[in-house]
Amino acid sequence: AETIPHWLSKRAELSPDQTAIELPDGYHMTFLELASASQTFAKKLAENGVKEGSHIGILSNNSIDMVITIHALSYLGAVSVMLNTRLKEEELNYQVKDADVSFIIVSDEMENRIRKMKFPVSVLINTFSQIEQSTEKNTELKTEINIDNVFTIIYTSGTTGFPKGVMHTYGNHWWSAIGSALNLGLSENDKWLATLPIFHVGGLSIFIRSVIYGIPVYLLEKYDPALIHEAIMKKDVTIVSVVTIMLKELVQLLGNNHYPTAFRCMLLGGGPAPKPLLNQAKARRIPVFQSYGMTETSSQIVTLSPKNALEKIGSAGKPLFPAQLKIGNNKGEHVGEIYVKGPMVASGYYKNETATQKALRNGWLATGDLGYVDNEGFLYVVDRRNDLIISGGENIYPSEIESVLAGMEQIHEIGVVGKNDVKWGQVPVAFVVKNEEHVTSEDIVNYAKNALANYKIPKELYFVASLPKNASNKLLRNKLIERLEKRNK
Ligand code: S0N
Ligand code: AMP
Ligand code: MG
Ligand code: MG
Ligand code: MG
Repeated sequence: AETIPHWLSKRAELSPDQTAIELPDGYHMTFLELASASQTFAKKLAENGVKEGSHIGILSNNSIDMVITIHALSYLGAVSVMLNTRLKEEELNYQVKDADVSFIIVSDEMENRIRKMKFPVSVLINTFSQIEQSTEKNTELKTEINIDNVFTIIYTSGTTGFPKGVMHTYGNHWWSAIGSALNLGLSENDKWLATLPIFHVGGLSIFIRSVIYGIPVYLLEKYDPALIHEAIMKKDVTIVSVVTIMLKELVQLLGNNHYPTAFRCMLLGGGPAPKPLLNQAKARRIPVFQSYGMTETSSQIVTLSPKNALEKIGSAGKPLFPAQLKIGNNKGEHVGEIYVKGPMVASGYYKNETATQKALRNGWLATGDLGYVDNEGFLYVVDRRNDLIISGGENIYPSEIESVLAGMEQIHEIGVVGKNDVKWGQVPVAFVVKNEEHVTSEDIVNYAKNALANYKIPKELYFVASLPKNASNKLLRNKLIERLEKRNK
């Protein structure tokens, strides 16, 4: 197996005084400080029983502590299982059990919420500050990284069944960072703003690029468009990663102004972007780089380049240098399933060989998304994977909402579809066939709130007499979408 020097130690040797992380209040931390804080924290984690190969859940809003924890776990050869802070008890429990998590590290703000939840008794829960108070175990830390080892596990949902844990190796993250740099370029003045949640790969990947490139991350602990605007205008940020809702809010804040010319890239990913918004951004000369990627590809795998970002509006670009793309089984200007391949494509789903084999054939990942490639090689994504709803960059599968709500005694049947929404892009709405008379929308919403992250709760509920089905009793979601469109005419 191939090894490279531990990337954070290497970076601390090469650029000890370079800023690694900067906060809006002016706080700076250098790479030497980040490496040494991560090593110290690793020894404290070891004192708490974390070992090579341990699977450790991390449940936190963006913070320096969270970044230190991720690096600390890599010094021990433990795996970070990134948990979405918006999930509820049942959703978290599923991931914790499925990923064989032995220990959950939570931010201090999350502690009260988490302590109220029941996890398997064997799972330990500790906050950053509790671990900080431990003594340091005299343990040997990794000086090298084996690029085939798993670094992170991030869950992603599928059309049917339970979420699956995507395993990213160090090599996957390495090649993702290299592929991005070979396309976007790297300037010694680069400073990448992180506001995307670190528990998704879009946020996490910024911190890995930072270490590999030796550039600072400007870290926002909470999404706040005014702070992003200010950081671009006044704090020398050169690159920001955003989802569509963030771009929309930033365009509004910019008004008729322009960003400084040093601001060179607004990396847009995580879902589709409406063309009018892209045109508004272009009119303000915002350097939007649309990209296509997913948890399974360790972030972007197809991205526009500086040369054609403003010419190819609506395209997600070309595959990054180490990556390949094909549509269906042969190239051409017709719509088919998008397949991607490359060393940033995750090796598989944790303990789910069936799903892994279904998604990956000869290294080609069947994305389930539909698109076409134009005659110059640019990808256009025309439709997302079956039934997937993307709300503010969070994925929602109708089947998950349906199976949870079908558990309500008063509900006979339920069908969920996405409805276009000015703010979130799409939101879930539900058609309900009830058993008894006395159930209200409010009852259903309250039931849903116990089991589902708030962004998955249907924003509208329609009580109907029956659901459209085909001969084999399968729900016809397209017919529900038609009904919805008729209602909103
Ligand atoms: C959009 C965000 C920031 C909104 O969150 P905010 O404003 O912090 O909300 P809160 O204050 O917590 O809550 C206020 C109310 O809003 C509800 N709410 C919050 N989020 C959503 C949502 N997404 N949909 C619907 N409702 C939402 C709350 O529930 C609350 O209401 P109540 O009180 O009723 O509960 C936040 O949602 C966010 O951070 N979204 C982005 C998530 C993300 O990172 N998605 C990308 C995932 N994909 C990838 O990582 C792969 C692609 C990728 O790597 C990439 C992506 C983008 C850019 C670059 C890359 C790359 O390739 O590098
Ligand atoms: P996730 O794994 O949560 O990042 O979700 C990835 C999914 O987001 C992809 O499979 C697509 O369905 C969707 N997506 C990502 N990028 C784009 C894009 N440029 N255009 C349309 N949909 C996208
Ligand atoms: Mg997903
Ligand atoms: Mg907010
Ligand atoms: Mg998503």
